[in-house]
Amino acid sequence: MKDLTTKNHQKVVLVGDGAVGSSYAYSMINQGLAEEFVIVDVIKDRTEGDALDLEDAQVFTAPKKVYSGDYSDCGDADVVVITAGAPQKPGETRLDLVNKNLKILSSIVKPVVDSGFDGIFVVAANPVDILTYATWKFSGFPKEKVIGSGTSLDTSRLRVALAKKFNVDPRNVDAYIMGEHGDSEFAAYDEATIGTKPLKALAKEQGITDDDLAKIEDDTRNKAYEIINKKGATFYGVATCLMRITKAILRDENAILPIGAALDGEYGLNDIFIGTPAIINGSGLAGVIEVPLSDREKDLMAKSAATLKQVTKDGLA
Ligand code: 6V0
Repeated sequence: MKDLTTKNHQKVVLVGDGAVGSSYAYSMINQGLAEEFVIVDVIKDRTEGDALDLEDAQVFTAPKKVYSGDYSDCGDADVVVITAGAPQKPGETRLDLVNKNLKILSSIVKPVVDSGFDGIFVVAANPVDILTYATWKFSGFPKEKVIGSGTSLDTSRLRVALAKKFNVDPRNVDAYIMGEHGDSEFAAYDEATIGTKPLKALAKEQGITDDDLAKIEDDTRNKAYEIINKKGATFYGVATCLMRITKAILRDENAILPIGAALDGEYGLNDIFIGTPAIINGSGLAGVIEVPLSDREKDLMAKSAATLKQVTKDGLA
């Protein structure tokens, strides 16, 4: 295992230089993270153009080596982030998309592993929980070294919406969206707090009803559709979540973040990657924080997991 705490040269490879990937690259450069940042995509002109464009930011950020590369560059990388994937086409089923993106994913993971890569995979391409699981299977890596973006974006959306409703800073909202990154996800309100106070008690004091909270949960679930309707895709939010996960790895933070984690008996689940709070450090997944869910939420988690397992089974069959 690499000791990231003493390493003074960190390297990240991004695979998939589309809307999400290029926004992630921009976020990483702005945060001054990683001394070496490599961009890989099937469209070489795009990666070369982006590398040239991003290097101009070096005058105002920490100097970085940013370049267009290929899979051989992964050999000594600390993190490989996968945002490559085909978008869903009209008339295409979810399973069609799964099959298409699994093919793309296997064409990426194999050469990354063949390069000698021994770092952490971070996966964001959709359907992210299934592609994270497949990255683990295709790579043969220990499950701690494969992290999905899971419900990180959904949790950000929930916190932003709750912050507006309760009129507080979103960074002080400790609430999580859990389960699948998708329609079966849910807000774990029963354990959520704002400034250490149970969210539900605070809601009562402020006249915020269960219906109001249910609407926030629903709007969170549907926010992607709203953004896609207005501008065609969502990318800044997820790109920033990916930057945050990468930072927790590179800085060996032991940060508790909502991610897509491999479960090992937590919530009564195994052999699955699903959205939950977890501890992230230089070794990847350092532990899952098993939220003490209420019975209603346990049920929602089990249903969400069952949905994911079915699609994983059909997709990887
Ligand atoms: P995009 O803008 O179409 O970019 C995809 C990129 O992948 C393109 O540049 C392609 O050239 C590239 N690509 C395709 N095949 C390969 C391959 N075999 N090897 C290398 N590169 C390849 O899509 P966008 O950036 O908007 O989305 C990327 C993925 O992120 C999609 O699967 C989205 O569904 C997913 N998102 C995940 C989110 C999350 O919360 N996890 C949120 C938003 C989008």
